[in-house]
Formats: sequence, C-alpha cells, structure tokens
Amino acid sequence: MKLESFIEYSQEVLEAKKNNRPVVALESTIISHGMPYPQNVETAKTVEQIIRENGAIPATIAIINGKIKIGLTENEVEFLAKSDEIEKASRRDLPYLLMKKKNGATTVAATMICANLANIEVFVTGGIGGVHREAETTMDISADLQELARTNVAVVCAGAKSILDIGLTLEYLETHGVPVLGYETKTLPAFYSRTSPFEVDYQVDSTEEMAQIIDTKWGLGLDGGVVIANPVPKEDELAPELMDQIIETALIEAKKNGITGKETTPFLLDKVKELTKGQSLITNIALVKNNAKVGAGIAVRLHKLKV
Ligand code: PSU
Ligand code: MN
Repeated sequence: MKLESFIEYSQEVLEAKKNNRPVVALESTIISHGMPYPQNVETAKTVEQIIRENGAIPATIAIINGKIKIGLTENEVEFLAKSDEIEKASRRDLPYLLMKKKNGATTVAATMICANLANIEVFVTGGIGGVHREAETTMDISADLQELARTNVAVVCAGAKSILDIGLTLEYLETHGVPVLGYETKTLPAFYSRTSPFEVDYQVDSTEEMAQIIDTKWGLGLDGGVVIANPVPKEDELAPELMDQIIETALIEAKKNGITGKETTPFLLDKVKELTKGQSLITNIALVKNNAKVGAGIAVRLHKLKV
C-alpha cells in the first residue's frame, strides 16, 4: 500500500502546502474524549481561528472512515464532537482503525505520527500524556512519551497535569533526550496551574528562539520531539493546592471504579471537571487557546528559517 492512499488533506491545508505556508497540527482526542459537547466543538473552531489570526494554517487531525485526515471540515469536527463511537487512537491503534475503515480521535502520539507523515513540524495541544502515578507497579506510561522520543514534531502544551507523576515524566523525557522548554517560565506549568515544584530544562522567552532551538535539534540529526510548556494565563489559573486535593479524589475514584488503560486519562479529566464544578473545563479551554497563539508564532518563525 502506498502511503498517499492512507492520507487525505483538507482544501485549506492543500492550499497551504501549495503556497508554502506554515501549518500547525491539532489533535482530536481532546475533542472526542477530552471535553464535553458543545464546548469541544466551539474550542476546536476557535483554536483553528486563533492559528489563522497568528499567521499559520490549522490542520486538525483525525481518522475518519479509515483515512488519516489532515485538516477537517466543520461537519467532521461536529461528528467527532458528538458521536460516542469514536475510538481513542494512539500509535498502536492506527493499523486496525485504517484497515477496518473506522473513526478515531488521535492522541498526542498518533497526531505526532500523522503530522510527521504530512511534514507538519509544530503541533498545539492542551496537555501531553506522561508517566502515571504508581507507574512503578501499573506500568502506565503514555505512548505520547515514546513518540516524543522518536518523532520530529514540536509539541506546545501547558505542561503536565498532576494526575501524572510529573517528576517521573520529566525523568523519562530526559532519558530520551527530549528538550522541555518553558515559554517565559522556568518552572514547569502543571496544566491547570502556572507552576509545579519542577523546573523546565530551559526558559526561552521568544517564539523566534524556540524555532531556532527546534531547527538546531533536527539540523543536528537529533530525532524526536521538543516539548514547549506554556503556562495557562494568570486569570484562568486554578490554585495548585485546590487542584492537588481534587486530583487526589479523582485518583481514588478511578481506583474504586477499576479504571485502567486508555480509559484512565478521560476518566480523570471528567472527574476533575465534576469536582471543580466545571471550572477545570474553562481553564482547559483558556490554556489551549493560549497555546495556539504561541504555537502559531513558533510555526511562522520555524517556516521563515527554511526559506
Ligand atoms: N490531557 C488533557 N486532555 C486530553 C489528553 C491529555 O488534558 O485530552 C489526551 C491527549 O490526547 C493525550 C492523551 O495524548 O489524552 C493521553 O492518553 P493516555 O494517557 O491514555 O496516553
Ligand atoms: Mn495509559
């Protein structure tokens, strides 16, 4: 099978490619499994718009009817947002879903793979997966980390959530040579909060320099991704102490309900939303929008380095 037979581009992305414009990838698990309807559709559309306003072209990625879609129509976004028959698609799921002509919402790992196939170098999301708490016995380590270790896509996120073991997540990334860069911050943000007890590898204060570091990494032949951690805006932040408590409760609930595997992250996100009375969703939306701005800036600058 030829690679091209698996991939379909939206009109907008095709034109961007033809006119040599910078493109930013967006994931779809956040739409199907990360946020409720209708906030998921609204956020997906707004984020695309922010990317356009900041000089790049958005390419939301998903598996629809067995095809890797690079760029989605409004109807496709709506479908992913509403249907409860969308698989959560990570690296291991791609062959089956494509062969069976299924629908899948791509995780960070799968979106990186698809972006890379489409020559897209910058990808904006909310939060990456990581090493889960108690991974020393459960072995629950997100495939996102493996992907960051091997696939050349820069991922803009709001740091790592404390549903994860943030310290172990950073150790994993260090072992695999994945730079963790803080955008205007020297502490690693914890998704809902601007800070965590951990430091990033380097603080970088401009999208220009971010682009130069990414370009240098790949120029050296150092394969793998880069994590750009961008803190949630101050006005949308949730207090770290409050979130720690809530996350503890959510983790206990997950254990009680016997939640494991791919269900874990969506379950925890939903519980956190319930326990914060929807506040976490507002924060989640705000941070993704903020990441879109920074990600588009990096894509534009990275693109300039190549022409
Ligand atoms: N974190 C969020 N929202 C999300 C996810 C993570 O705040 O929607 C999704 C991403 O798609 C990420 C995936 O790639 O969860 C990780 O899942 P797992 O831990 O099962 O690898
Ligand atoms: Mn997992």
